[in-house]
Amino acid sequence: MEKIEGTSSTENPRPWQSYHTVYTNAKAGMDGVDKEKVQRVVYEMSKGSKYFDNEERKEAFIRQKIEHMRVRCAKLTAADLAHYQKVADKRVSELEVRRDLSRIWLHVDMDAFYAAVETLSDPSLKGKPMAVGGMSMISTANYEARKFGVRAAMPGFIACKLCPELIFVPTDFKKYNYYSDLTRKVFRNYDPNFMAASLDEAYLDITEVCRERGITSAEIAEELRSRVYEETGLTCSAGVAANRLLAKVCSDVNKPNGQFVLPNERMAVITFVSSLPIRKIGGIGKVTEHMLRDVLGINTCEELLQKGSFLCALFSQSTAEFFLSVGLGLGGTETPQVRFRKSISNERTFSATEDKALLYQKLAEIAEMLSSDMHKEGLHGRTLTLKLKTASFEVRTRAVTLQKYICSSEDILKHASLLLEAELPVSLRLIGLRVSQFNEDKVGAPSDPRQRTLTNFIMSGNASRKNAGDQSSLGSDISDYNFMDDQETSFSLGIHEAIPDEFRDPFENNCVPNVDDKNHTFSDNVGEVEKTHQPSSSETAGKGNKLEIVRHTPKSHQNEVSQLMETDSSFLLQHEGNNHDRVEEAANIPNNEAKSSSNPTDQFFWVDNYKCSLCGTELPPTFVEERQEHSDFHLAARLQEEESGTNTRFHTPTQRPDHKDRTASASHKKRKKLKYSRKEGTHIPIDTFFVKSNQNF
Ligand code: TTP
Ligand code: MG
Repeated sequence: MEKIEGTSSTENPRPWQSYHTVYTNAKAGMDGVDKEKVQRVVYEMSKGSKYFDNEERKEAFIRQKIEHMRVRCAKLTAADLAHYQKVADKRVSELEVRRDLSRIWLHVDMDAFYAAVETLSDPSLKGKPMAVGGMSMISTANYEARKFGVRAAMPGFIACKLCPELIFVPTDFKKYNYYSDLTRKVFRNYDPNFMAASLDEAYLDITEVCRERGITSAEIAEELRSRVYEETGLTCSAGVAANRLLAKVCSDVNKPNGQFVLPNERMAVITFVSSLPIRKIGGIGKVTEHMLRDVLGINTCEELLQKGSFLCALFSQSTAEFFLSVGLGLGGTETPQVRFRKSISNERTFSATEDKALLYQKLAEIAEMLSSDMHKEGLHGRTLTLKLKTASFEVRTRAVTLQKYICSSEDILKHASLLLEAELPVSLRLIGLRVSQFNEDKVGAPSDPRQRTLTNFIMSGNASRKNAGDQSSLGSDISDYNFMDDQETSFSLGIHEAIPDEFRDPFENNCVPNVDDKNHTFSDNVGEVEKTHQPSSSETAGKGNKLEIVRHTPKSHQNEVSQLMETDSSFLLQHEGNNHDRVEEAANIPNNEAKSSSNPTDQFFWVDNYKCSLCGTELPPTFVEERQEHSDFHLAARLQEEESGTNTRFHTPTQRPDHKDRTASASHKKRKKLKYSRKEGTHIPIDTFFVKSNQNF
């Protein structure tokens, strides 16, 4: 949110005009939207709520940063600037030398993916405004709904207000996975090493296929898109450019069902980026955008080059270098090296239960999924680890190493059941299974982590894409995901590997600052090749289990990041603690050892850097702003809770919008019901956080 300088909502008769949240950010298909109307609705529906208060705190923080930067800027003398101009010129020449125009990258992104899949299953939805998700959160909206300003990550009740005819369809992650697999089969024909960035998008190096077949990149893009359509009945859009950063921007140019090719020529690239708004670049979020715009008047990529001296004067070398490279239209061109996985796992979160039959049923489902994943990769392993999280959030792991290598669901279930049996009776909220110690001989094609799971994506370093990925927030069971330490995979998609964390938006990625944690880093941003060994409580207990967390934060930036975070104590949660520890806990599965979380209220982090530990919403790190909004919801809930004395925490998202949600008239009733529901197993409806301060519930 930003406000017009010097005005307040009481002085300003249209305060929503300066109210910008992720919901008012345009996605593809929203060009003709009445932005002011959207702003007004969002403003009116959130004003007076804890959410709104928090937005104001965030705004205050941004303003403080901007002010600080302005002061530093004003102190720069002409001599300083002359010096920094030389520095900038040198950097630009060095970067220019590294420009690589030899590769052709194609970025493909499915159109309104979840919504399109749902429309395939139910053609009666065709042409009608619809959204996938529920009253709490929308995963995506079709292009008809976008005309009303309805978009991904928006609470459904706001969407209803914008578009009363909106039809809601619950998420069905299995379906999206199925269609995603079909698309990937097509991608493989053009680049066997393609890089899946999320369920609905991928990067393909089409240099070879263009050369071998003697056809243009535009022809390849056309052909690929029609083959995706033939295979799936779904449309997609493509962008072609000399590097991944540009290819991604290009795929949005003619969305939906279109493509855009940027020639591999320096002048074409320079011209293309010159007028490109900096916000179009993955990794430049709201805070960065405002900072650059309000302090230096930078709006376009070209202006990054023009203001190079200021950038070099005010920011660290790597940050300035990143900005300059964006100005030059540079991006990743190499295919990162692949390392092979060491384990494979699957786990599932659900409402706490001690019903034995139910627990065995969950176990059987997980065994089935795990076995199917293992079959796909031709994996056979002989160490089976059972991970449990009890109702009181104690994490236990039990492992067995077998004589023979297994991969069938029957074998997995048989041994897992024995492990589980030894723990009963127990009330559980999570069960996970992991198989490791693979039989190398039986590993068929080397498992390519680039194309496997969402975890691969999460670990792939493409952590700064603003609008990509997968989320399945509503469901009686939260969808499955892999333990974080599944693989030794670590590579970067090269889009943002250069983005310094110092300059990551401080509100991104659930990075709620903690003044108590002086060494806090963005541990959430996994993906850079750096690996750090974090001593865990289990290790200090002498068990020697090695935990490696792949982190994005380059060491050189950590102090700067800490500094940035420490300044923002205004909206921190006392209970937040250190993300490292929690990611570590989620990631680590020490063998034969129970590990407990000492404070059951201390649970807010992204499990596997992917799923909200509080409510189970799946939101990959690429959904930077959506994630920020999400953590804000929890913050607001906490504040609300503290004020009203209610307990909203730790409800898992089991609430699916039922059929009634399909009609706008029923939705209001439903909303009310959700708002006051506190029974275990009900997810926290996001509208709860929009409860006005003066309302008691
Ligand atoms: P996107 O590719 O960003 O969006 P989209 O495919 O729905 O629409 P388009 O590409 O045509 O603009 O995201 C892909 C899927 O990821 C989307 O269908 C649903 C999911 N998603 C979420 O779950 N939450 C989000 O906040 C966003 C942006 C997407
Ligand atoms: Mg898409």
